[in-house]
Amino acid sequence: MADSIFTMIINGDIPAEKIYEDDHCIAINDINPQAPVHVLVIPKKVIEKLSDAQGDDQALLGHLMLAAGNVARQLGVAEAFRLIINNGEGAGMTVHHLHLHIIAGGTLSEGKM
Ligand code: DGP
Repeated sequence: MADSIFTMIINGDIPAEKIYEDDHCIAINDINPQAPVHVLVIPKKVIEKLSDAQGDDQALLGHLMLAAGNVARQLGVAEAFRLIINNGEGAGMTVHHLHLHIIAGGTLSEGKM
């Protein structure tokens, strides 16, 4: 299978500012932001979608959640953000490499995002 755009970003083959990186994931600003803060947390391990994750991915999935919280703190939005995972094309998934959307910075409570 060809590398996803996210694998190319992780490998440095396509430029993108990594606003967070550790051994297991990166975070980048979404190229097409849907909110004032729209960040993607992407595991370095290629898992096509959440429903493909296996039992041995349990620690990684937990790690991604913790990383999302760290990134939200780093960006000053830890008190109000949404985490979204699109699973499958029918759910709007366009890049077939698991990723978490951190959405914040607007009027979340009014349901405008
Ligand atoms: P999804 O629809 O859940 O598969 O979200 C994929 C997101 O990835 C979408 O919001 C746009 C973003 N995206 C696609 N290509 C690139 C890219 O090359 N760079 C960055 N920063 N984001 C990208």
